[in-house]
Amino acid sequence: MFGHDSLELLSLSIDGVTVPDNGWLRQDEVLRLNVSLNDTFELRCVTKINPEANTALEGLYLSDGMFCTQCEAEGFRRITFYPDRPDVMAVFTTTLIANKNQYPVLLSNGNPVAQGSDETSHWVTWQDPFPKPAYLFALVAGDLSCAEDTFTTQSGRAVKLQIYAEAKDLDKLGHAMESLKQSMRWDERVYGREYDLDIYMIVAVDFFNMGAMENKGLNIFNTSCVLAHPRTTTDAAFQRVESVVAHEYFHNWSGNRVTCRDWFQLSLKEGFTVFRDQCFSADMHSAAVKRVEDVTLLRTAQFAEDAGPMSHPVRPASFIEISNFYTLTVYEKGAEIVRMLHTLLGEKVFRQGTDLYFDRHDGQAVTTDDFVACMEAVSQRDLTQFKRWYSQAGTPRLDVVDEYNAGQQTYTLRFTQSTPPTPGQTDKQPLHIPMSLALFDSTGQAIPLANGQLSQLVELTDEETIFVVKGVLEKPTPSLLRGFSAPVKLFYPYTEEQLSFLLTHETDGFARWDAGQQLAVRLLQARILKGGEVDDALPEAFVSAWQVLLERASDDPAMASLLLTLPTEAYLSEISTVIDVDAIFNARRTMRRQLAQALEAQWLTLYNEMGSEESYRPDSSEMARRSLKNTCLGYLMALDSPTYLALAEQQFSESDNMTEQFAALSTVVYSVFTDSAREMLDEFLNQWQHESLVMNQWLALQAADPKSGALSRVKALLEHPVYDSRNPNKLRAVISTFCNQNTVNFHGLDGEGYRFLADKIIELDKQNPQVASRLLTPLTRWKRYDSQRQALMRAQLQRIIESGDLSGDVYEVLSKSMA
Ligand code: HT7
Ligand code: ZN
Repeated sequence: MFGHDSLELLSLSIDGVTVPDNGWLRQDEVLRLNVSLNDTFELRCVTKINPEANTALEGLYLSDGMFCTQCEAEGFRRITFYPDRPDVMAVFTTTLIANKNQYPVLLSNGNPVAQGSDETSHWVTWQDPFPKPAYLFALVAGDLSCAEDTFTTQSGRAVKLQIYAEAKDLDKLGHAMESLKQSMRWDERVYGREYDLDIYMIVAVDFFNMGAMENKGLNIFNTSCVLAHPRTTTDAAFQRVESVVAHEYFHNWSGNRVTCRDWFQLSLKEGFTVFRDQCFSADMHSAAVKRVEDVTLLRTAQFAEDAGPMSHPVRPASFIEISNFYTLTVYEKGAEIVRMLHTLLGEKVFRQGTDLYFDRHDGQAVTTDDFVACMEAVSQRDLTQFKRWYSQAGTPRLDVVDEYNAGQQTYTLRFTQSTPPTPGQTDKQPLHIPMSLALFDSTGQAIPLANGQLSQLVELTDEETIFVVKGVLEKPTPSLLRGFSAPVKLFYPYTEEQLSFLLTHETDGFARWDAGQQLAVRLLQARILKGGEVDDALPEAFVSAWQVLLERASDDPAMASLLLTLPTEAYLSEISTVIDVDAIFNARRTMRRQLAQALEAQWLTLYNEMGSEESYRPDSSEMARRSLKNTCLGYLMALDSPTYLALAEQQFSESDNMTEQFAALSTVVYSVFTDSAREMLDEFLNQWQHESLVMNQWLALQAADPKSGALSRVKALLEHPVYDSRNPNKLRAVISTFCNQNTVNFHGLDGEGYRFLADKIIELDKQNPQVASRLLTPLTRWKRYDSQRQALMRAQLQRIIESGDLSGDVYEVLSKSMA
């Protein structure tokens, strides 16, 4: 049985007989019994733990005076001795006993089956009829208020829905409740999955290492992923609440009813559930916008992870600390694998596959191979090669060249795939890549292909694939990897004219957006090579393409806002051979200013056109309008003009919602108007100092401010009364934001940014190893920078190694990044 060394064993008995002291042995995390045992027996153990001292936030701990648990992945062993593995499934009955004034609410998994009280204390027994692994166990004890609703399932059962939070936050639970009901309806409609207990509870806690946790019937959420109110919450945060609520709800089937055999299979539940929540959000809002957002995350952060020292397959082959493997690779690339299966099999057959999977494996702990076997069974396809996506790390590269033969009217595409070596994996095999493509003629019409359709899915399985289209009357413009049909890096020598053409004529939202991005990337990369701050005029064709985008923006404001946003610093860094942080920052800033200057009148017209509605609504069309309005304000503020400062100040003080207020504040904070920025930041602090989540935004905004002197401002923030070094949300708001987003300051050549992070890691590792290990990421990417920065970063990594007794979490990341 596993038991963390923080456990104190008070007594141990088997079938009512006390086990003597020489009948058991504790070795590291394991409790071994040295007594002879029958095939079945009852083991009782009494352990003592100290939740107040639990700063790691794993197991049972205190969050703002409320007891709560986090057992995934290996937290249950910090509560009691147990065979704490996901394939050991049991029915749990839990009795909570507590002082009734201090802890009036006592919750656990399943249904409440008995309760009682005396003068000072009370107790509740919960029974969960579904066998589950210990990582899905949860309990909560605290003084909480609750929003309540009912959902009637498709078979007519009434399910009680409860969302618990501190009383002061009761007015912020409506959006999560609506999102929960939408998710329940969606899972019935799209996957035929119905909820199975009589009650579904969510509890909001402020101290939480990640976003949320899908414990059976009792989800525990970071407050940042559940609380939402127009006055205090931005549209982006509203959408995050909706998608995290959906994600955790969908786990009830993909993760809880069918769980993982071992932690190597983590993506079985996470990749599949991310795919499900992505499709849900796409259905709730704009599918094209959602795809762009998901691909952006993948192509920047996951591709960077895949190219770094922690690169690992979606199904890792080994690990020291499983908490380090809750990664973008397991989650986001894992979701792309499921999406590719969906693409290859088609919606109907894919659904047959998931039906078979849930049916065949209900109540079992299984593997990614079992998942794919269900897809093979329903499609009659051999997916052996496809499964390499699970076992092979690294981002595949796809090189494409084409040739048009006018005499024979044939158009030939030659695809060559390769995957770079990654740590521990030098030889890579060809993957099964679904390539969705279309060909456009010079009038902008898609050419019918051999399948009679305007687009085709070509399956690339060999190192080289040749695809020939006959009867093509003129050299077409190819649109490749439409919808980002596979998680690969595509290289095709597009001309700028072809990219502009696709930006105008493509009907696939993702491909159209990507053409616009690649066009901007070309110009930015040329400027980055010259050091970034280049005054050359922007090419006329580029400016007029943006002018057209601006003129048509109100047709689809959400997509327009994305089309009118330059590639991020993170993306430009990811595609750089050597990351030049200053050149990237300056190139982007200069180009933004030039676009603002060249199209000033249009930005202002569109800003006014996107003016506000009577009162705030958090629906898709209103979110899109606000997004575009704020994009326009950002460009106008790039002009450093007092006229637009006044506009931002007006938006800041007059808006009735956080999206507009915070966007206005951000543009001023990042502008040259430092006095106004200080005044607005103070006013904002005064207005919202009692709203912890708003204060996280206030902290993060300042931590990301690229102006010089950022490190001392960041250090001052760490001393501010709204900061709390024990709370992961605050740590992320200040330290993670500074190190990941404020690139020019974090990577300053004095090396002080690196020293700062190393100091914080050394300090934090003793308190919360999971969070410490995640914060370490930017230092581990040292190989991507110039030699001077490499030396500075390595020196700090070495300093952390030499600082002494490190957790397994931090040690694993450090040792892999120094190898
Ligand atoms: N399945 C949940 C994972 C999680 C977690 C893992 C390690 C440490 C803390 C954690 N909190 C939640 C979240 C999810 O993917 O739904
Ligand atoms: Zn999940």
